[in-house]
Amino acid sequence: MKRLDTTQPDFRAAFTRLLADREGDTARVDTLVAEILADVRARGDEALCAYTARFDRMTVTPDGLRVTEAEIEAACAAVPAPLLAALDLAAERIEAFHRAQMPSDLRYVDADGVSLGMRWTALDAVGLYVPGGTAAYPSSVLMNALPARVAGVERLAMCVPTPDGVLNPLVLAAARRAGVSEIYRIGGAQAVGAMAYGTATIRPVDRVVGPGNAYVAEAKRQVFGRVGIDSIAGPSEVVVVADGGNDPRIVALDLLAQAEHDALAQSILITTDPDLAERVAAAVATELRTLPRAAIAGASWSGHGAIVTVRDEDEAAALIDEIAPEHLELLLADPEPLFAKVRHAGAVFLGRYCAEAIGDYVGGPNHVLPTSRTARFASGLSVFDFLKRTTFIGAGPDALRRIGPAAVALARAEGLDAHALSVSARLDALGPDSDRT
Ligand code: HSO
Ligand code: ZN
Repeated sequence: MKRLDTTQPDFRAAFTRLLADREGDTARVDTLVAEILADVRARGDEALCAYTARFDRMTVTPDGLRVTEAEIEAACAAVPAPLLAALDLAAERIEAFHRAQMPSDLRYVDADGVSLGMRWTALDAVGLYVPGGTAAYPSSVLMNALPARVAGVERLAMCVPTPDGVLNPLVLAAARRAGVSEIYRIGGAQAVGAMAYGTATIRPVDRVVGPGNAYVAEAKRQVFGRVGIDSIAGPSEVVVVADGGNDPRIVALDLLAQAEHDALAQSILITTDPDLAERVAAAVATELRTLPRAAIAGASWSGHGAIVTVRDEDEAAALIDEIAPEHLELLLADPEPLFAKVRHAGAVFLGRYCAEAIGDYVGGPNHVLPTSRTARFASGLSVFDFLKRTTFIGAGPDALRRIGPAAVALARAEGLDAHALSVSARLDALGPDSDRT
């Protein structure tokens, strides 16, 4: 963990180093991924079965790629009732928030008498990638699938690797609760290829979303353009702003909740109180002695964690905007003044009681958020990722008389005579406007 202090002369240099790229040495997987994608295009299901045998040690025929209703039923039955109830509460709250997010269509007639508008429609089909093993978060299944359903997407296909044939019951239960229509036991780049290009068994989709390893991320990059994709997530981050009124252990736990995701995750505490800074540092060390994921959390905290002491809230706001964190917790008696000053953050958690974990699971807003400082220009997953806009224009004779001549002039200037004539021929057919002299 690094200690930074805005009053120190070396602060700028230390802060710049803190924000430096945390991606590490990402393996060069582009050639291998291109080969897998080409193979899926050429051989379809046969390629999917071959890669599943090789990477997931599982023999499967094309008929067996789809997870059956009976398997989904059995998985749901295996999940303890309190856990199903928790999943249900999460799903209801996520659904309600995303429903509130739905935009309205636009339609109006302007001063020239032109009727104008914009209509939102849902994508037909979406593919959801879910990682296998311990990287599979059932909460992320809800966060990816529910906005698509709320937006009105009819068909939601999900791919999840099942190494050695093992299915994760809670992932299947989440998929069922979120209204996923088809589930396939396929992972990696081949799954992304199958959803983008389609095979005899899997019909192609229009957009592929969901987190994955380096192969999945590269495959999404390579199929982009043929289908839409969501953003490619980097390691998770949190900035916690806390004043002296906080219990240092709770602040420490919030920092560790992010750190335990990944050794490359980053947790930063910003405070005006040097005493709190000291006590949180000690509390993190104490908690790391007993946390089951201490190896990961400890690596993240020692490698990328930081405690920054600042003079005042204005200084805090400026640093937050520079970091543009994925998550921002404002553990303050009154978080509103600082919240009003911040512009770049994926999601903000207001007040001492709102742990980021509330938002990870049951708050309602999406937990798929912009990482690696991309909150400067990007937003979290939402219904907008599953909708697109169609604009429309309607013009009658009067409106055409008013705005048509300018179109003719611009078309002639661009040397596009058919464009100009397509408008002037209509104007000629209308004849002179008898209402105006
Ligand atoms: N904090 C993660 C989401 C998550 N946490 C899933 C627990 N499960 C990225 O926003
Ligand atoms: Zn989390």
